[in-house]
This record gives sequence, structure tokens and C-alpha cells, in this order.
Amino acid sequence: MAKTIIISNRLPVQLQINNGSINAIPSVGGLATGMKSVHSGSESLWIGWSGLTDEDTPPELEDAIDKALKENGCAKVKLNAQEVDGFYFGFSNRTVWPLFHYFLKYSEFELDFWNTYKAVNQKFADAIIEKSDEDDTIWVHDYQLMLVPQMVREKRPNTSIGFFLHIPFPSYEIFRTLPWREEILEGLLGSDLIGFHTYDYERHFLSSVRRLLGLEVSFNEIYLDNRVIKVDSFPMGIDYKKFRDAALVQVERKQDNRSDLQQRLDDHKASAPDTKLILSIDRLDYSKGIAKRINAFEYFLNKYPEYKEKVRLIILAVPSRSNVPQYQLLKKEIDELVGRINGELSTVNWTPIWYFYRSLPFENLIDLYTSSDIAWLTPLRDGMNLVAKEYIATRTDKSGVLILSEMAGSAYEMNEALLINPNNFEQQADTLHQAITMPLEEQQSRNTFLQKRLERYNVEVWANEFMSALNQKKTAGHAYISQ
Ligand code: GDG
Repeated sequence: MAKTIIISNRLPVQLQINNGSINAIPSVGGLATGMKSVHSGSESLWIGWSGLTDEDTPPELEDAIDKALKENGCAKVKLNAQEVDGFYFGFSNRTVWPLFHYFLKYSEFELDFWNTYKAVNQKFADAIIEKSDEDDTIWVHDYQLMLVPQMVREKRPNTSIGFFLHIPFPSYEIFRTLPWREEILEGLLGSDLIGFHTYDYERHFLSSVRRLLGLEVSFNEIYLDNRVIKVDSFPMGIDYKKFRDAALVQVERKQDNRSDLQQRLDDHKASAPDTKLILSIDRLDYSKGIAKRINAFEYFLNKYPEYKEKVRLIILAVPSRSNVPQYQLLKKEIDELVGRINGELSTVNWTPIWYFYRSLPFENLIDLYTSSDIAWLTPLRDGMNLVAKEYIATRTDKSGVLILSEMAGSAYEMNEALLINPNNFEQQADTLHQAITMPLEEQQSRNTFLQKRLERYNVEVWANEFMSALNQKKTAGHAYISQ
């Protein structure tokens, strides 16, 4: 029976080694949840890196690891520490990530990184070939694996291959600076279907294909040899029900069952009922615009001093890629900014910024979403931004205001949010003022539209639409009949 093979850098389970026994804990991330309908039963297999390098894996546990993964419908690609360094921390996160998020000056063009990226992509492709059959359907995820489609295509000319990019695809003017730009495009073009979050990313990709490879491109199809490659946008949704239900449970939770964080938030509300909580949640990443947001908050407090002691900014910054130098610098910059602003503005009764540098359990995430009057998300570039969608899904009484950067993919679907340019402090200060003073009826009317859309186009629909577009392509066959 034909299978679906999902392939991503990391597997949707986390391995824990306890006294020589292995536990595979399913992860609760958006991708893992969304793929549930695709990754179920014996007809699917998820291939990826387990998160343990060869050096960290006791050889006597290899079989137990494989068994634990198999029970979860997974199989691993083995990587050593040097491969993880060059492929993941190197080319993926020091070359592609900054470039695709328009941070050209951070992008490092290192031949060693590139060579390791190629070698590791080949390892993933070999694992697919080994574990799949010709009539299986293959879905490759994200920027770490852009060469995999072509590497598989070489050995399996008739297999159906889809690729989805979770980050932006940059404009041709940015993309063309990459020394290995043709190889990356050719790698992606091994696919039958290439998906992006937005129509703009799709257009940027098509433009690069046309201008760099000189291929024939018509509307959203690319003609290569005897194949037609389809390019389309599939904006990723969230598990709407999971977030809404968690918020309902949280709201109904009995007094004595509240989390410590929730108690603190409730105490804060009780002691200062007219104070507004403004929330931001991101991985600590320069693309998320956290430092600029803090500066914009200071600007806002200077422009509207009447809000001093009346607003509080909560920043949850989740540690990420902390052995990449740019991330270490950013951490230092944010620590200093928060320290300076709190030092200068705090009063006996008020600290303007609550800063958490950690990952919180899911329940606490819900506590933050449901307790905050405003979510303020200011990425300088973001493929989609699921936090914006999750905040809205948890607002069960439809109150709350979302201020969202135009530079996030999600802004295209969330017109009822207050959209801002993260570089414009004046506009952001005025928008914060607008959010704080927005009448409840207006909040509810905006959120009604947003929630309806998020509920309908949830992550399962996203995964199913991609798969059915790929399957349609399969049924239509690969042949390109010249007109
Ligand atoms: C990439 C693209 C695209 C955050 N803090 C905690 C926590 N989270 C969860 C959120 C959300 C996820 O992490 C973050 O997703 P985003 O979409 O906002 O951002 P990236 O991590 O950069 O994701 C992005 C996405 O891929 C999907 O294609 O939208 O543009 O960059 O789900 O809830 N979860 C828990 N504790 C935390 O402290 N449990």
C-alpha cells in the first residue's frame, strides 16, 4: 500500500534517555499537530533528525531508539556533531535564515557550511530512498532541506514529491546574492508541488526561477524538461479547537487550581484594575523585532506619559539557537534594554516591562494569552506568525486587540487586526493608544471575523489542502505536453 513520507529537520517526538531506557515524547508543536491527519496509521512515516548527535547516542541504545521511534511512526537520520554544526547552525541558520528574512548583512557565505548542507541533505534523501517505494508520496518541509526534492527525484523520477517552505521566500534582488542560488532553486524544482505561506513568497520564487534559471514560467506553473511543477500558496493555520478549549478550561478553572503565573496575573489585575497588559511572545530571534519593540514601547511612554503606571509590557522570549553568535548578541541587547528602561521608569508600584527568557508550559502560554488585553507582535519579517492566530483563538469572550506587523505572513489573512509597520514608532505609539482605548464592541466585532476565519482554515485543513493538491498533481501525471 502506498505510504505518505513526511520529512523535516526534526522529528515530531523528543527522545529522553533515562537510566538506559528510551522514551519518545510526542511534541505538541504546530507542525506536529497539523500533520496528525497526514501522519497516522501504518501508511505514513516521518523521517528526521532525532535531536541526538552520534556522539550523544550510546551505541548500545541505537536499537531501542529505533524501536521507540518506530512505535511513533518515525525513523531517524543519524547526524554527528560536526554535521549539525555545519548544516543546521551553519548553512541553515547563519546563511539561509538571515538571507530569507532580509538580514543580508548577517548572512555568511561559507563554503564549508554549504558543503555540509549538501552532504546532510543527501543523507536525508538517501533515508527517503531507503525507506520508501516508488508509489509513495513524499512531503519535504522547510529551509533546512531545500536540496532534498531533486536528490530524491534523480533516483525516483516518478515519485510524487511536495515541498513546503515555512519561512519567507525573499525577493529576487535579495535571493540572487546567494552564491549557491541556482543549486537551491534546482533542488526545490525536484518537487511536483512547492507551497508557500503567501502569494508574495510564491511570486518572489517564480521570479527567481525565471530570471536565474531562464525557465518558462506561466502563472503558477514551471516547465522543466518533461515536467510541470506547480507553485501555490497555503497559509498555515492553527489547531483552533485546542487553543479555544484550553482557554475555556483556563477561564473555568477553580480558584485553588490556578497556576502560579495565573495567580500573579490575577493579583496584578485586582490591584490595578485599569492597568492594561500588553503581551508579546516570540522565539528570541532578530527577525521578530523584539529590540525595536522595546524601543517603540519607550517611545510610546514618552509620547503618552499618562499611560505610565497604567500599562505593562510582558515579553516572553523563548531561547533559540543560542550558540549562533547573532543570537547571543541579541540576547545581550535585550537584557540591557529591559534593564535600562525598567531602571529609568519603574516606580514603587510599577515595573513597565516583565521579561521572561524561557519556554513556558502550554498552560502558562494560555494564561498569558487569556490575561492580556493586547497582543503586540512586531516581526521585521516572519513567514507566517502563529502566535497572532493563537492569541485570537483564546479570546473566548471576543475581547482583546491584536497589533500585528505588516511584515508577518499572517497579516495577509488578519485584516481586522491593527496592522503596523514595525519600523514606524510614531504609528506604533498611536496604535497602542488606539488599542488601549478601543471600545469592547469594536474589539468583539473585529475578533468575530478573525475567529471565524481561523476556525474554518485550521491547520488540519492546511495539511489536507496541500496533500490533495499534491495528489491531484499525481493523478494528472508528470507529462508536459508542449502547446
Ligand atoms: C516558523 C516561522 C511560521 C512560543 N513560546 C512558547 C511556545 N511557543 C509556540 C507558540 C507557536 C510557536 O511556538 C511559534 O510559532 P511562530 O509561527 O510564531 O514562529 P516560529 O517558531 O518562528 O515558526 C513562522 C512557523 O514556522 C510555521 O510555519 O509561522 O513564520 O518562522 O505555536 O505557541 N509554546 C510553549 N511555550 C512557550 O513558551 N509551549
